[in-house]
Amino acid sequence: MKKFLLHITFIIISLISISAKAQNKISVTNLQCEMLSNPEGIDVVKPRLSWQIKSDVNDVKQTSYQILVASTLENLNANKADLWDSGKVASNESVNIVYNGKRLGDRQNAFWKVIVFTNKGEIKSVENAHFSLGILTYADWKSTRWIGYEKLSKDDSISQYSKLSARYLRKEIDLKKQVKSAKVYIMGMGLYELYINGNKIGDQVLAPVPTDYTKNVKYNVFDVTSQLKEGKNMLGTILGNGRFFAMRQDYKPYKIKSFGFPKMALQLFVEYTDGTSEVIRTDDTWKLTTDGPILSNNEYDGEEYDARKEMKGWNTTNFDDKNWVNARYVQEPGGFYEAQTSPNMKIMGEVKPISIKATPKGTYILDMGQNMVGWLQIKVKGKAGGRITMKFAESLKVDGSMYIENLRDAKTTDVYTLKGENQEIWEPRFIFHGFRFVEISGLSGTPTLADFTGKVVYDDIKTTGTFESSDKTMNQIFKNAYWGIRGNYKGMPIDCPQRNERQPWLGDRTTGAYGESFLFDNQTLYAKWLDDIKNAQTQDGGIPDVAPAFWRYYGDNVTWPGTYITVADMLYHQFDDKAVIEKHYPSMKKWMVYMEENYMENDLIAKDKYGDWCVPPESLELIHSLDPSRKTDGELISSAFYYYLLQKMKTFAQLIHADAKDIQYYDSLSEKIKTAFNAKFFNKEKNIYANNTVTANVLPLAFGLVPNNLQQQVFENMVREIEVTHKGHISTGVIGTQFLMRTLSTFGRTDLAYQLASNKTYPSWGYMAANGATTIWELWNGNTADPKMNSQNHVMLLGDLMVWYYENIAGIKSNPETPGFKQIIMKPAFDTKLTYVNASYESVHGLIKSNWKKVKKALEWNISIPANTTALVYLPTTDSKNITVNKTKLEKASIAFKAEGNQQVLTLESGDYILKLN
Ligand code: RAM
Repeated sequence: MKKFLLHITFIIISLISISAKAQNKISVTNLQCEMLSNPEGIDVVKPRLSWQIKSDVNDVKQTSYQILVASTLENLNANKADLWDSGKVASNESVNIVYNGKRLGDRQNAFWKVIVFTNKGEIKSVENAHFSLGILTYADWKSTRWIGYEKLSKDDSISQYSKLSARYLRKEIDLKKQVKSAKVYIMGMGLYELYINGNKIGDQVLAPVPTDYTKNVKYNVFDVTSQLKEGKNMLGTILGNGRFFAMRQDYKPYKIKSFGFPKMALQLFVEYTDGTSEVIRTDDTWKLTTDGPILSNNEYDGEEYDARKEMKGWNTTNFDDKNWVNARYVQEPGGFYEAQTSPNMKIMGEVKPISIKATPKGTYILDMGQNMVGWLQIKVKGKAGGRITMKFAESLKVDGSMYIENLRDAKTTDVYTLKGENQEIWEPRFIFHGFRFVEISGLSGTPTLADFTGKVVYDDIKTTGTFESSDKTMNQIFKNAYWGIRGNYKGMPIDCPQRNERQPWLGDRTTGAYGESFLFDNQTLYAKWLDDIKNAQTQDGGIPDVAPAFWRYYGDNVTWPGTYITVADMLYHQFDDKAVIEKHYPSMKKWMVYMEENYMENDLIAKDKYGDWCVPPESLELIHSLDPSRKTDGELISSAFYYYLLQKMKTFAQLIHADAKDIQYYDSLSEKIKTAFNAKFFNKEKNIYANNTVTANVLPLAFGLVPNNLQQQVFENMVREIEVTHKGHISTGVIGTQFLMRTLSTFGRTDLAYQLASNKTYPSWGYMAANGATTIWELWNGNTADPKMNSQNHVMLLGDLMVWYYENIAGIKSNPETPGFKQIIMKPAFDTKLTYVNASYESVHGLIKSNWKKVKKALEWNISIPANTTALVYLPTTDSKNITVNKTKLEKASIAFKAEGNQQVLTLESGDYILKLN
């Protein structure tokens, strides 16, 4: 279920509330179909429907629901559910209810609403939600032809720095009658912009989302009824390279996948008011030029634009295209055509620069004050032909010049050639940069800050989490994480946005995706990514480290490919998305079996490629440590990780009622691995694993590999490593950090985890912030390390930090038994130096809030629990008499509670509460 849909068909449900008190409001809201960013076209024939119940009274539970789906709005309004009437279903489920009505056809429209029955009465949604299906079969694209132009123009090149001018296409259409409705379905590879009569269609940028175009090609759908008129209309598109005409083509051809020249296919379905219809398709009557103002657009190197070459009115009927050629028929990309159900990118915000300084070279350096991802809009004037060059970088060197060494050979340079008008405003279209600083040359006159605006570009998804505490360092880290995560969402999660890489590396998100899901509604993004991973799987079962496999890294590693399984697990746990498990289970199992058959020896897997990637090294200049005592045995990592994945596979198998043999297989393999693992790596004398790195111990502890009676000893030894050997600092890399914070909390040392989270000295997240980071670095020593691999905007070292912020500090966690926060576990650790935390999370059921503060010796805790959910709330006291709820003594309030260890556990129904503990 998804929320972005609501931006388009947001349903504000007026409320009909039948409840005890007249002023009480209960409403059904957020009606959503499937996981849509665009309700105009999905190719799921059994979409899932979700809704939320909002209420300002406590204790609201859904007892049953009735869904009505109709083929027209009129029918729905008359309660004629001609597609599906679910009948009254006794159920408290409100998320991902699978449509079970008449078979939905190609481009079918559906309108729906829901009647919800609660313990407080019946509630109806009185406004209606809408969705429509896409083009369901390949055959329905009929004679739609792919068109393009597969030649280099005179300034183009295929080289290490490939250059290709954008393709402009136009087609005049004559609509003979009055238009009743019209929808356009477009596949524009790599990136497209679509115009009708001079107006851009949609507010997306850098669309569509990237895929391996030989496997699947995404189409976008737009309702363009209001853009078309009777008579002559002009369709126009611009095609950019994106990942299609891939960069660095002749550079590492064995490694970098390329797909050819940009191309497009489009269908426009028009229905007239007289009941007739017409379809307009791409063919070779479309006109094309490569001689427009976008001279080059290359994601790594930047965009070059010559404003003197602008073709005024090219996308309107008033234009002479005699110099244009006819578009050529070209080969289709090869992949299946699919509706895009994950969001496109959009300009999600703006950043105003904080300073501009002249340099001795005569250039200017602009400081955005924030390492951001997107581009720069400029307002300039000057003589026609004057060239303004913008070079982008993340930081400055000590001498004040641009630090560009870490970009490797990415040129990250935009060039704008002036046309000589009074004021010219420009921003690029088909590229993005990761930057805080811009060096600008070629300006005439003295620039002011008002001439520049940073455009923040990432996937159009909602921010779902807030977090603020009494610890400034933790707050700054949260802010850095927020900027880092969103900047690296590019229709897929990429590792970094600035250097010549920007790849969707799996291992960077293994646990990260879970933490991110508290901050951003990343469900459809990650569901799409699982498809990318599935599509990248080899026939025999192998999964690469990068997917889509733009870089072809098929290394048969365990840790990076294992993300396929952990991300599916995250989607189920956080969003109650069981469908992803059902869909991907066979390929996940295939990979597990493949790894076992090919790489398991003596019940362990020795193959490991990256180790505990990026541990803090022994010298501040190094990228990777050379010191064996800091590194963790690859066989230990692979085998432990494989064991961990087996546990997840077992849960999946149970969930989807897979063959019982599967469960036996996972169980017996787990047993064997556990025995072999402990035999090989466990040191019984010392109660430590292998060479006693924190990672070597934290993995077996987190995964349940340690013999039960020895867990505490192993844990204490690990704590000694952190406190004594590493003086209360982090010593883990990408692997260990994914489990460290939660494991410390599980074993009762949240205070130590808090120390790691609030440290400002090296190595720590706070050290990054204290040294100027406004995002998260790739390396703990990012300010001093070799620039060869040193991005300043990478999220992988966050590990499980964000999960820990929410689950262990704020106390917002989904009960694993009831995915999607149907029951919330609110169990913050209060025994740290933190004096207050204010956090919120917009779950699929609604907004959860946890605001706690220590007042002298007392604790005050305000919480909100969404309607139709419950919470288990833990208070640290052995005596229930110390607790009041909404000013009433707990024992007098009608609230179920029980003692558990030295805590009281309250079961709270939905609503708002003020808890006090004296
Ligand atoms: C580098 C990047 C990436 C990481 C791989 C293994 O290219 O840092 O994030 O996953 O290495």
